[in-house]
Amino acid sequence: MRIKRFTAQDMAHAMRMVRQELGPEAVILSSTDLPNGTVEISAAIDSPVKAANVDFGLDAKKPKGKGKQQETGDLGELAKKVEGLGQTLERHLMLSEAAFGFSSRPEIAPIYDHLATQEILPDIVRGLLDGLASSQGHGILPRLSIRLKKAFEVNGPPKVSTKGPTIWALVGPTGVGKTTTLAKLAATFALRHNLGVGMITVDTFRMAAAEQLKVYGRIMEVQTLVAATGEELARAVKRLGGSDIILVDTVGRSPEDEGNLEELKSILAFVPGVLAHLVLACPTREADQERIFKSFARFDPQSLIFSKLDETSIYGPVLNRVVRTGLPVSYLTTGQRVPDDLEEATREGLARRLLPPRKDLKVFDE
Ligand SMILES: Nc1nc2c(ncn2[C@@H]2O[C@H](COP(=O)(O)OP(=O)(O)OP(=O)(O)O)[C@@H](O)[C@H]2O)c(=O)[nH]1
Ligand SMILES: [Mg+2]
Repeated sequence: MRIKRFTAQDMAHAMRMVRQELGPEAVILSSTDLPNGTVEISAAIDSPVKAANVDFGLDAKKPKGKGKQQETGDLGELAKKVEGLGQTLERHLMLSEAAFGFSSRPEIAPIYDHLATQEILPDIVRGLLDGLASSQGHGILPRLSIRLKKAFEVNGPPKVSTKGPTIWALVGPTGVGKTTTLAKLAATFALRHNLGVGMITVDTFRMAAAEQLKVYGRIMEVQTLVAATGEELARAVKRLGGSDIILVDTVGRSPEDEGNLEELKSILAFVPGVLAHLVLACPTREADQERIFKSFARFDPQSLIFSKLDETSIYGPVLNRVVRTGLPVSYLTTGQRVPDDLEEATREGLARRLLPPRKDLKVFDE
């Protein structure tokens, strides 16, 4: 690892020097404000150690003894650790780069802090804030609100067709609220939008799953069918052919469960034109959401539903997924009550959740 110190008039200049001298792979180890008003940062580049990792790969099965083998093992171990450290530092670097640019400007620093606390990814924060501040800081919040609204994509209730029922299938990991959300949607479409609704569950994996949906169906007077195979699903869709919308509940699967996910995909494939909606729980961590999305992309989801917004005050992952996937959000769920705790996603509603509360930003007298 090569470590070097840089001194410059401000952080932006220092960062530029680091990039020029050590390249884009460099990571920041520390930063200090010096008494003379300049800034000193030390940065490192770890590429020589990466090379060592290639040359001296660890083989855990080899017995550990003294001598050359032990040395190469130690080096490999060290290289692995440093590489891990490098990745962590790289993430910090991304964060600090964004922070340094914005935190040196008092009119925008509290907003940067708020958006970072909301766990919006650093590059998205940068995109939202770049060039936003006027010299006095007036009008920043309304302009941020416009940018947030533009960043979100939404699509609401189903488009009803005269050619046959629209079919939505809710897919997603276990326990995110698919069945509950499906029941909320059925009630909303039937009662508020006056649509003819049918429900089908292909979740025959758990004994209670079909019963859970049937109970909702009885209460809401919505016809509810159970299908264990692709053929049964196609038959059930036919039976509900007079509906405006058919909602299909699916079994929750872990994103790692390739085999069962493929099986579910092949069942849904029996009905052409099924629109998959991916249900993601809002409190799920960013990295996990990314992993879940990658795995459920096989269903070619048309939109995202975020559940359990009542269990968190961090909404950045919603924006992160919309920006990263380009998919719209259709609904949000905010509690366990059927059908009350369902909200149609709107740009305004989503943006409002991410805007800093005005009371925390007394610096702006807008
Ligand atoms: N707090 C909160 N709980 C919810 C919400 N939506 C669903 N739940 C609860 O989450 C739990 C799981 O809900 P289900 O609808 O059974 O979830 P699922 O995705 O169908 O689960 P599997 O079919 O087992 O994969 C239940 O206790 C629900 O009441 C919500 O918006 N907020
Ligand atoms: Mg379920």
